[in-house]
Amino acid sequence: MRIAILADLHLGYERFSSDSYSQAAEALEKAYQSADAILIAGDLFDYRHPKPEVLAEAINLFRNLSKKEFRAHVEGFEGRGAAYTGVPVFAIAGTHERRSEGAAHAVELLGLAGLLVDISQARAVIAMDDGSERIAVSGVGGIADERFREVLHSLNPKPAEGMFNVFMFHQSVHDLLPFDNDYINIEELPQGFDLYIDGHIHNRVERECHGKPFLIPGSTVLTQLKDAEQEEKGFFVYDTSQNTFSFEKINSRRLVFADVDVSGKTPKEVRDTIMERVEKTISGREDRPIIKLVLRGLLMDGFKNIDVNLQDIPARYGKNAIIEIDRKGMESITSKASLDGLRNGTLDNVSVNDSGIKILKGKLEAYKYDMSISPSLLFDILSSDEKRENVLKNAIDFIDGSKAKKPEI
Ligand SMILES: [Mn+2]
Repeated sequence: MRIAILADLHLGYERFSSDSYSQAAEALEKAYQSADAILIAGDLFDYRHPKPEVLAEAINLFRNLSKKEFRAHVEGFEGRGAAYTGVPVFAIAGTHERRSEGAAHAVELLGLAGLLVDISQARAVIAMDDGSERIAVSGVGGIADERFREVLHSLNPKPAEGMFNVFMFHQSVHDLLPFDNDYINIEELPQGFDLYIDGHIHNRVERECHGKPFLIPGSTVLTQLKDAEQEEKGFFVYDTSQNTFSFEKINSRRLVFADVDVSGKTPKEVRDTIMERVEKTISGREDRPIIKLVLRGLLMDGFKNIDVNLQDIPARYGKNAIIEIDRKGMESITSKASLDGLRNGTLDNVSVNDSGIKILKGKLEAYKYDMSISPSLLFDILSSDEKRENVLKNAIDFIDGSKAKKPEI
């Protein structure tokens, strides 16, 4: 069986929402063309509460996909929920869809509508229509990293006997992001599967787990605008009979990451350098790339960071490029000391959400909070979009409720 492996579609991602739709559509169409079944490792949506217009795009995408003639079908399902379609498109919730335990999430809605099969806490079997092969896919939806070991222990996913087994999840892994001991190590993942699939990390990764392939396809849309995202976007196709895989590219908006050294320059020279870089990048092409300019260095003595006016640059080139300017590394004599302090407090490569949880944990520890009452669930509650009074009430109810009874997974 040939299975297409996608992740992190981030439908509705605000900065590039039309890219998120068109690139997901292309990836799903190509996945259908090149595989018998499709697996999506979480973060189909960018938000926990996608707006109706985003849900509409998602429904259109997956309805179109579910009308196609696959050569395989869903044969069995065990776990939370049910399979409401026979179409072999499986997905799990990611960290972006994650909600409190028991509350319906957006991937589940697509599952309930019969547009895909939600295996966030389930194992399902896909069979070829001609009976030639069956494979089992065990899913564990995204959850706060500090709770993942506990959830793995409780769900205890096991391979099915006599067939090819896939384990699909959506977490940070310590081997790739060695910043936090809460992150799971690849070797701690359950044994006995033939293929391990992870989402969450937005660039492509090919590793091994218990001697078997461990694959992260990366996102189908640019989000973090980091250096590693300059590589091409796409998905894996894995052939279970040959145990081989390939990476299929999609057309993704070009990301150009440009370091601009401002050392010893005047504000005018910085401006000129930037405009020159932008013009060189867009000249002769009409693809409207994203250009991320990262300014570093110490300005000419006597000039301050604030003297460098670049506000009009994104609009000036708006027709030909999407420009982002990162000024954090630009220094002047007066601002250098405070900048160093700021920089020491920031963590590269950790998502804003993860950094937020870290900060909250630090504060809670200082107030002698009972750390067995999940700080990350508390963070989820505190970061909800509800009214301030409701948020505080929910948080207090959560803490009081947890004190009475340890939360179930
Ligand atoms: Mn993601």
